[in-house]
Amino acid sequence: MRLRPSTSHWGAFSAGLDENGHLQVSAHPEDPAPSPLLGNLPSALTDPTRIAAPAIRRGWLERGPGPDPKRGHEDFVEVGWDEALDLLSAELLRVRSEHGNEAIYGGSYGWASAGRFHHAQSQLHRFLNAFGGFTSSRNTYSYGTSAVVLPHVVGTATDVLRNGSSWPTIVANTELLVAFGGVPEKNVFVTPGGVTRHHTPGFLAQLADRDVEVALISPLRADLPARLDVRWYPIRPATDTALMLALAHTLAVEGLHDRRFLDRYCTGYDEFERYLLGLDDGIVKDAAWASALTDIPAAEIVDLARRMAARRTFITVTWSLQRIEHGEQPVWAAIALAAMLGQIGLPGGGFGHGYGSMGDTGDTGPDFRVPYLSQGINPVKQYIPVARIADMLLRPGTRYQYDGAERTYPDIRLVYWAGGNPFHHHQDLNRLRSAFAQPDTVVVHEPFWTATARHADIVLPTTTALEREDFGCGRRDSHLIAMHRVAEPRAQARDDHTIFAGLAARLGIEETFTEGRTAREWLEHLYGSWRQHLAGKGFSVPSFPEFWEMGEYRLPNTETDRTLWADFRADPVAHRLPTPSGRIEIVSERVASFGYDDCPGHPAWLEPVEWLGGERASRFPLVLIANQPHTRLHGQLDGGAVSQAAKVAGREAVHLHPEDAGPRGIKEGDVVRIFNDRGACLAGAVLTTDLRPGVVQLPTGAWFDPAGTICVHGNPNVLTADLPSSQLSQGCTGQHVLVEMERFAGEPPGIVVNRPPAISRKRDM
Ligand SMILES: Nc1nc2c(c(=O)[nH]1)N[C@H]1C(S)=C(S)[C@@H](COP(=O)(O)OP(=O)(O)OC[C@H]3O[C@@H](n4cnc5c(=O)[nH]c(N)nc54)[C@H](O)[C@@H]3O)O[C@H]1N2
Ligand SMILES: Nc1nc2c(c(=O)[nH]1)N[C@H]1C(S)=C(S)[C@@H](COP(=O)(O)OP(=O)(O)OC[C@H]3O[C@@H](n4cnc5c(=O)[nH]c(N)nc54)[C@H](O)[C@@H]3O)O[C@H]1N2
Ligand SMILES: [Mo]
Repeated sequence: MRLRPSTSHWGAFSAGLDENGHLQVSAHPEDPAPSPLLGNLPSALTDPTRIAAPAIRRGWLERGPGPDPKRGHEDFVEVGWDEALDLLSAELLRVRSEHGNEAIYGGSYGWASAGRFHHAQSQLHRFLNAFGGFTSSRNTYSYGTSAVVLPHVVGTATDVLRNGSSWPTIVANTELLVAFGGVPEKNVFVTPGGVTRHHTPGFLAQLADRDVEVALISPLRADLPARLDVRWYPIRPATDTALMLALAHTLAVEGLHDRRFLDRYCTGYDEFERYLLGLDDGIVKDAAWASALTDIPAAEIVDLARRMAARRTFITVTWSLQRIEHGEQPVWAAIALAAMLGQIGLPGGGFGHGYGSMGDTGDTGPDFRVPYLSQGINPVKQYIPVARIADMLLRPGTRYQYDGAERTYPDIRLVYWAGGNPFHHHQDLNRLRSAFAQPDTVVVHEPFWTATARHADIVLPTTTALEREDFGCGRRDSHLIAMHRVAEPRAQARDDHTIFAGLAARLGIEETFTEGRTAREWLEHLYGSWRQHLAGKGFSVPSFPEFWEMGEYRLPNTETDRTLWADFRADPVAHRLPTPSGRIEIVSERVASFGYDDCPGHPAWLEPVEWLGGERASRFPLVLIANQPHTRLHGQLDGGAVSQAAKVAGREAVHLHPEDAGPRGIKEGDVVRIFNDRGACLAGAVLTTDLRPGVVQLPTGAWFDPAGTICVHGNPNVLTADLPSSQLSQGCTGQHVLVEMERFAGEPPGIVVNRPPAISRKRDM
């Protein structure tokens, strides 16, 4: 058996087919901590849900394009590639001539796979740009709220994410790590584009060796490894801002704040202090106040504030904290708190965002831009904040606010998705189903019959990364990996690139799209220009044939201890921040000028709807945390061995506290029904005392398997609210939702999403 090199968002590996045709996978030999998710790969080629041939929804084929509530409820008809591409190119031309390019939504959010040439979204955007453009999307489901608020406070999200203390610096210097959301080890195996050497698990182990004090602030103990001796503050979800304000209040009233730092590097501290002291609203944000909200004893809050002031303290906030209503506030409040401690720019001090959210945060690997495919220029200027997809489809022409501007939703007639799964990532999936009934046509490229593919009109089967040639490399990755073809394409699957080239030929834009190159020639071309670029910087990089033969290229090290924050600390005038004042804006005049009641001009405690203190909690008394799964990446390879092994009674496992299970008569292993007024899902119960009572945890990613308004498989997004974080950022708020839960009596309905939908092989019209 010959093992060939490849990589994935969760790690580099080599793979080959054994004599029985089974895929064998072996982690990269230099990976100190290979991801358990590699175990999902072996069944990827032959999973029963692989899409075999182009398929068209029967109603669309018979009645033509148009809004249709039957989308997602009808069978499919397999057609040949030529017929599928002819129909699709004609429909693209119709939509363009009748409604203009703006009527095509090509935002197509999603992670696709690791290879950088066959990156599905880049291919789609390049194709649609050649066709005259499309309505696009801004920001992410990952940190869409931070991406909008951070430029007002400190600079771009990229500045913040790439410039915190590195893990080695933290391990060497930090005395107290205050981790809001913890540093969940399950998440750090993942970096978009690939990762060859997983360093963060090793750094987490070093925290223990070096006796760094760790404060874990999270409803879940699992957010830091069990082997770490942490002080666990099992906070009530969505109340971190209150805790941060009380910590800040303690610093202020005890004179533990760094006045010199605040004066020299920040704006607005005095106004913020008035707010902490309650001088205008009459509410003193002290530890007693926060204790009632957070359920952390006041004495512990005061004690933590004093310890933070007395030690080199690093405050981290996971991205999950901003994936809720008013998600701006905990991020902004953490920065204000770190500014009061005055340690921003000192090694191992200050704040960070996304440590434990992504593998590259805090990593010190090489910092290179890897080869990528140019997407061209989009002549259409219309876009939406990415999480407003359902609003846009349901309410064309409606005005909304975004980052200080009024915008209008376009009227979308054609939705085109390649490399993402909105029926995984979006909230309130029953609402999304109504939204997907609105356009004339929905097109999806997918290797698998995901729920999104099942809600399309034209479904085009694509290869997986294992069935084509590419190269992959994540941010801070140590290697560029040659991704060799390990197996022939499944059934009739084609590469996204080949599909778009076929459409481009029909639309007269082939030359613009392909520039006359085959896929292999593109790889050589992109690699070649990248190699030249590096040569200009004095690096000697092997030729393409050498790289391909070796299977990888170890990138030169660019490690440096200089960060934007250290420079800023050294000279805040020469290294002014890209904010209006050039300083850290504890108060932002600009945000204040927008006049948003859901995002005022400084960090503030604002009550969300989906939390245990509100009115809704009397009907739905449990808060469900829908975090990232430890058994897969999002919904990818849910049929894989690692993902399947963790299912309970064939469904996604929901973790709950015995104190919540007992009164509901729920026992370990029971099928439970989790519900609220938006929908319901079934899941398998797992009892644990490692989360706070009143909190249940059901990760994202079980493939949506609807029977009416209930998902029989355990997808939490049937329950979550399609509510924006605020008018400022319009970010997604999928992390928390209020629910009730009961034991499911009787025989639970079977899972059907693990088989293809109904497909007719012949056209019998
Ligand atoms: N409730 C709740 N919801 C959430 C979150 C949460 O915390 N709570 N988290 C959010 C976050 S942070 C994110 S990033 C999103 C993730 O949401 P997505 O990125 O949409 O999820 P994936 O499952 O990674 O979807 C990628 C899809 O691309 C397909 N694919 C892989 N390779 C190829 C290819 O070469 N070509 C094509 N055409 N397709 C390919 C895969 O089969 C898969 O179906 O989910 C968000 N949703
Ligand atoms: N294995 C795996 N790793 C992944 C992914 C995956 O799908 N699988 N997805 C990747 C992607 S796209 C992204 S964007 C990142 C996401 O990174 P994050 O958004 O940081 O990850 P989550 O796991 O959703 O949340 C982290 C933890 O925050 C805690 N938390 C939730 N609510 C609260 C709260 O109100 N207060 C406090 N203090 N803590 C809270 C939860 O206990 C949760 O485990 O992960 C990446 N890593
Ligand atoms: Mo994400």
